[in-house]
Amino acid sequence: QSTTRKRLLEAFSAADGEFLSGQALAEIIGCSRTAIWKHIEELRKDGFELEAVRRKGYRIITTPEKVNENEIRLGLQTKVLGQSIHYLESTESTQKIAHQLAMEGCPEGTLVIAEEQVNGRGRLTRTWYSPKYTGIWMSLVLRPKLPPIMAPQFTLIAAVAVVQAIEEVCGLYPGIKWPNDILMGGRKVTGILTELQADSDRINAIIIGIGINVNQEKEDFPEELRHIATSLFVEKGEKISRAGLVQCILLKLEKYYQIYMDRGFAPLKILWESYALSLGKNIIAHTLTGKISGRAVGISDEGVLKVEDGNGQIHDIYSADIEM
Ligand code: BT5
Repeated sequence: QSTTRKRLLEAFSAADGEFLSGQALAEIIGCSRTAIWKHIEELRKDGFELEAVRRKGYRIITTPEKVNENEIRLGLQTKVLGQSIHYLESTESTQKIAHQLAMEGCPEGTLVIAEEQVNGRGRLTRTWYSPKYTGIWMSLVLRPKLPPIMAPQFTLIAAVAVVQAIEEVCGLYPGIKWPNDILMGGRKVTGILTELQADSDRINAIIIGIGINVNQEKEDFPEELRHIATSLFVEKGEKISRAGLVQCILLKLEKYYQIYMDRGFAPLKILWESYALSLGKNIIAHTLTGKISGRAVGISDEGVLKVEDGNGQIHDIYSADIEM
């Protein structure tokens, strides 16, 4: 955060809800009125609600809701997930922090959450756009006693938990595109990134990264994402409490994680399929080694996508980008 912005916020906070003129602000902070105006616009983008009245100036009406430890802890009903919270105003990537904590032996359920990521990551070498205060950018550390081959199932379990939480908190009904996208109206509202720390036969930690576009407006997305991304606010037309949604996701995920450890993937597979968008459809799977076209016929008990090509041959897809 720039020092001008910090001083601007300090000035507003000292004014305690009273108006401050652009001129007064410029003098307090020692910059031009144009600079003040630019910073006010930036604050608006970040979720501050500011009132501007002619001849009086500006005042802050509401500050953005934070996703700090207090906000998430208050009302959190889980036993394990989110019992340890690492909150950051800004970070490179919550995945990176969670990996470090996991290496250092942090407890299962540790949550890393940030207001902003400046180097958010997608799969492979892709980036994840994570602007300040408007989304949920979080990573969870789980330590299931399982072989590494089971790890991809956690992406699917997390997707089910997120879809159900969005239904419950927002009254919206998204679908899942295998393996890691949650879509609304064909646009991506959530991406999931599951990473692993493991020996050849044993998982030490699974890091589940979840990125959800929550309160962004349509114009907030950069040009290249405008046609492929959406936010819960855009779909619902109402701002949504990020902390409330995080709490609901943690609760659902804890429940499904327990079911999975007790009874295996079968019960979750049924749930996952009920939200799946691509099953039964003709798709093209772009894998690292080439592309396979055919009909998505289902997922296996391991979470592998089954695609039937024109010759009736079934292909197992372990990881790919799906074109529908
Ligand atoms: C994903 O990758 O969808 C996984 C995204 C995981 C993000 C979370 S946020 C918390 C944690 N910390 C991190 O650093 N990451 C995780 P993939 O399927 O590879 O999709 C990436 C592609 O989605 C990009 O190449 C863009 O086309 C698009 N994209 C980027 N940012 C987006 C956004 N905010 N909303 C929708 N689409 C986006």
